[in-house]
Amino acid sequence: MKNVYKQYIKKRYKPKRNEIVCEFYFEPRKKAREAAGAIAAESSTGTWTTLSTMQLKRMAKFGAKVFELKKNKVKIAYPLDLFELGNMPQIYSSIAGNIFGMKEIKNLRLVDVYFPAKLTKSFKGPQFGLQGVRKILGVKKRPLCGTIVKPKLGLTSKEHAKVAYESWIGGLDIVKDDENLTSQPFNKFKQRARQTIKLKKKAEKETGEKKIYMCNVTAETNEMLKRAKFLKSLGNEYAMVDILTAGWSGLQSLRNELQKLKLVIHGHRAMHAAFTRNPKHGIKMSVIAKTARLIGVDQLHIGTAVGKMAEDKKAVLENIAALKNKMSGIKRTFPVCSGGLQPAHVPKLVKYFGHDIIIQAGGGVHGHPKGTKAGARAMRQAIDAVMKKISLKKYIKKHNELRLAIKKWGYK
Ligand code: CAP
Ligand code: MG
Repeated sequence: MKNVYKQYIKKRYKPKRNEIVCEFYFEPRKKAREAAGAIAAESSTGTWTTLSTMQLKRMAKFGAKVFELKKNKVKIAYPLDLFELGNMPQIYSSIAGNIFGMKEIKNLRLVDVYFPAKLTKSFKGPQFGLQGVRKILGVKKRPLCGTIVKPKLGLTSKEHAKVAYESWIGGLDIVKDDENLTSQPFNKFKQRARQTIKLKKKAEKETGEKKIYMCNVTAETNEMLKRAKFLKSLGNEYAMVDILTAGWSGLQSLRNELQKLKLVIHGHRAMHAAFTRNPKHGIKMSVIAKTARLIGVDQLHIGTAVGKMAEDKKAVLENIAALKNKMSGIKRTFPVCSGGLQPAHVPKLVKYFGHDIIIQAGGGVHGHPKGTKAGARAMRQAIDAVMKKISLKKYIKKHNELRLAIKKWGYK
């Protein structure tokens, strides 16, 4: 083994409570010990050769330590001083940076990270969290239900606002922009926000229910902050952001601003599957979920197991655990199930993941044979049926919108 890496292998080392601990799945190109040592070196203080600037012993002393190495699993402890508290970009540049590209490694996947209390306290966490969102909506128990205005792109601001209004009148709690709708020539941000929030207030008056609009502020960071301020000036309660394309730095800036503005953050995870999907290489979605919660998203997409995206039930449960497990006083983030859903999915979603989920359907609302309002009604009817413990087969007898949705898309 290259002796530069050997120094980072400390099999009898016991991680200190205030160290970051990472677990990786890895496939060495040649020798496992060399590869594991290379991961620890490259993600902390080392490089491929000895240096004239520092003794190897000292580099390894405060470098990362491989303390567990079993077949394809390696666990590494990192002294906290290697990281800047409150700086997520730097943390990822260490534990999820160069190492994925090293020749010593055939495959590498970051599967879990333990953040010590001293580090978690340097981040804000969710401002409202799961309970805070329920309080804003005044919905204590049932899953929240929402839609994404479809088509993703192409509607004018006026048409967009109308689709949103129909969704709220039909009974949905939440309407969100799609992940790639920001401020295009056919649907400018300010115009859309003004018109949609105006109709949101109209829908609240007509239904007597609190309604939520998650307007997508994703843009260059300063522009995101301006858009968030604009939403606040219109009396909106939320801002939506694509957390990965905006990046950890943008998300942190937005979280800081929304602390002042008291706006709820809805996190979309567009692009995640570029590196979360491969079971052998990249970063597990549950690690992204834990990170997004630490920075402070109040709601986050985490998959459905039953819809159009690839995650299975086990993966979704791990993502939900990352959002809800105890994490030194950090509030829980609301799990969002979305992607290829329609009313007939609701029973299985609740059976698998419980009531503390937000169920969102785009095509499954706006593709309803009788249009958006009926599609919204059908989603709400499916949730009501599950809360009353009545089968959908029975419920459709007296709920026509749900019957027509199931006639078109079938039971699941
Ligand atoms: C769903 C959606 C969401 C996906 C994202 C879409 O629309 O708006 O972005 O749910 O996936 O654009 O596909 P449909 P995930 O309801 O029409 O499928 O939630 O897995 O991050
Ligand atoms: Mg979408």
